[in-house]
Amino acid sequence: MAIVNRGFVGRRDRESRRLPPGQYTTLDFPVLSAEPTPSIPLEKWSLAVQSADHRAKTLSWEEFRALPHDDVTTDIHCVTRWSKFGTRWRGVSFDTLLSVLPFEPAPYVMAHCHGGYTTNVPLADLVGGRGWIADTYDGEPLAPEHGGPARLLVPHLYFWKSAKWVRRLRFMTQDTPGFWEERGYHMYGDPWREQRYS
Ligand SMILES: Nc1nc2c(c(=O)[nH]1)N[C@H]1C(S)=C(S)[C@@H](COP(=O)(O)O)O[C@H]1N2
Ligand SMILES: [Mo]
Repeated sequence: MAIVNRGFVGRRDRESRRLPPGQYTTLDFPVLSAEPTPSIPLEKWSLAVQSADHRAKTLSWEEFRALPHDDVTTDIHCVTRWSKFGTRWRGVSFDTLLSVLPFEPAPYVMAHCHGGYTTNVPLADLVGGRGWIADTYDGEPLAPEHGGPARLLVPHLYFWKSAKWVRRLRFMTQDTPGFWEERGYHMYGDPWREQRYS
């Protein structure tokens, strides 16, 4: 029987296991926006969370900033095939957000953005420390072109699910396609299963 030394794992091998199929790594931070970057003054910013039965909780920027924040270091994967390793964010987790809602959530969430972009994510993928509303990148306020003042961060799904300039989160009882999902992108978007298109 051949003796195979599995103790040594080279850098390329480690990286390829960290890289979902069909992706390449970049050190840049590309900007991908379907719409022009909106300019949102913080005093006008708010985040509305809507229940499936049309109740709403709205947070001002100050209220949002006062919620406990987490530090998150994670890899991100865009469906156009770039991945970026070790990105550093800070934001409010969905677990924290749900804890301040005066109503029950529903199984699906539609994120609505300034400029009209939307995307759908199952609630199960946002809770349990897997989804955030991020307002900080690399120790600095999130830049406008990357979704500032605040964006979704759902790094285990393709990055189109991480909606920039989020303004409203709407709970839904049924999964409904958002902007790219209506145009043929996958409803779920798992990069490890290459769920790029439906
Ligand atoms: N509002 C909004 N959010 C968006 C997009 C967009 O066009 N509009 N593009 C998505 C896509 S396809 C990707 S890859 C990421 C890109 O984020 P970045 O520009 O910060 O790299 O944002 C996602 N969120
Ligand atoms: Mo993307």
